[in-house]
Amino acid sequence: MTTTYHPLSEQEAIEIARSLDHFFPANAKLSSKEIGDGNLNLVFHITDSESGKSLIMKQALPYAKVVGESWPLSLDRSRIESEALILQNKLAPGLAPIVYHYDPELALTIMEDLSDHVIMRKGLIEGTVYPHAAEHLSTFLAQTLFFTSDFGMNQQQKKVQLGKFINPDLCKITEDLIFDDPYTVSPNNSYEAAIEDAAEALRTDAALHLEVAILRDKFLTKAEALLHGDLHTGSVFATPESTKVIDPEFAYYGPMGFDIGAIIANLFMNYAGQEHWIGDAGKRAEFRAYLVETVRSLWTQFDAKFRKLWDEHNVDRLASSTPAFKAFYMSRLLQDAVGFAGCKIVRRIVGLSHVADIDSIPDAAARETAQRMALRIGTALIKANRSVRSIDEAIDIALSAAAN
Ligand code: SR1
Ligand code: MG
Repeated sequence: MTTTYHPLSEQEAIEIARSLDHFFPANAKLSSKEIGDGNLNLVFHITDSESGKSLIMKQALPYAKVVGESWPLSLDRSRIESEALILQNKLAPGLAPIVYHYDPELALTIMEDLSDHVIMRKGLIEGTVYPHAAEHLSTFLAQTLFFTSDFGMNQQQKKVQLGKFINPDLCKITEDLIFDDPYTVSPNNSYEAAIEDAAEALRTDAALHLEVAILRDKFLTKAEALLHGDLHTGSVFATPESTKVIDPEFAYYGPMGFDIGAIIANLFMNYAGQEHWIGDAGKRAEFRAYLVETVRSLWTQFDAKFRKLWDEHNVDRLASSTPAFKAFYMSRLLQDAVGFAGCKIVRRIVGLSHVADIDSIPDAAARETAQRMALRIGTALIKANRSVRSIDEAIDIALSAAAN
């Protein structure tokens, strides 16, 4: 079906689904529901009540849905997302949804329905433990980051690939919302009056600004690998057995630590959000211990897997024959991840887009405690990033900040 771009209705989504070769049987009884609850896109869930088969259609809108038409966004992000999904599924099989079809005209990606999974953020808020998440996410990170970098692929082809993932509009969202707005008075910012003093402190802390400027510079210039670009727990579909990374529309060539830091940040934000357990310190402590061990395990497993890929598949002769460079690289990568994790926490407390882990705490005092705790963790990680030597040290810094 070819047509000019326009936002689809639920009925049009059904017609497109019907036109897909052999996906649904001829007698399919299709229904369609727009279920997009994110900031940017339309998402249609198409189901056949006869066969039980289903799929997802994700259509980019030419503006940021969360703000409106005053914030235009390129539809090319839809191509970037579909190409990133296909590549990620090739490099980390089974850890990203399968793409069935991409329609460039409609900026529409048709993909595997994962509604037997739950968005990991929602699951964590409900207290679900994901025993395999660290294993799966560390594999996803190691495979996708290594094999799109100058260590894991032909270095001339990498430059060509980098050109296909130039993503200026989505990068600008990150550059503004994560690396600028929280540290100034911006109309994009949003936070509760109760934490005005903490927000003001972010705007006047010169030592913090230096670290954020260094991290921002890395985001702007360091084309290490093809990133997912927005790897928070809302971009992960999970069950206790299975993990799928979705929504790579922010994909671009950037610093590897940004993706690793994103997951760490969101685990620590859920940690702060455990303040919702008013009067049950035992439950709070138990889930927090699980979250901390997930952070530790994520980095430890990533580190081991990335080093193994370096040893066995490195295409860069000098890098592969210089063990001290591997040690230097991994140590700097941890530092970047720690710094980016801090930036990602801070923006979710005072910036445009928040997280339900903290915002959904009904008790105002508990919510404020969680917000302040998250800001302390975030700023401590940012300030320590260039001196951190191990994941244990980074965790100790986060936990000390949380407790103070
Ligand atoms: C205007 S988009 C706001 C945020 O939503 C996305 O998930 C990204 O995190 C972005 O920063
Ligand atoms: Mg998203």
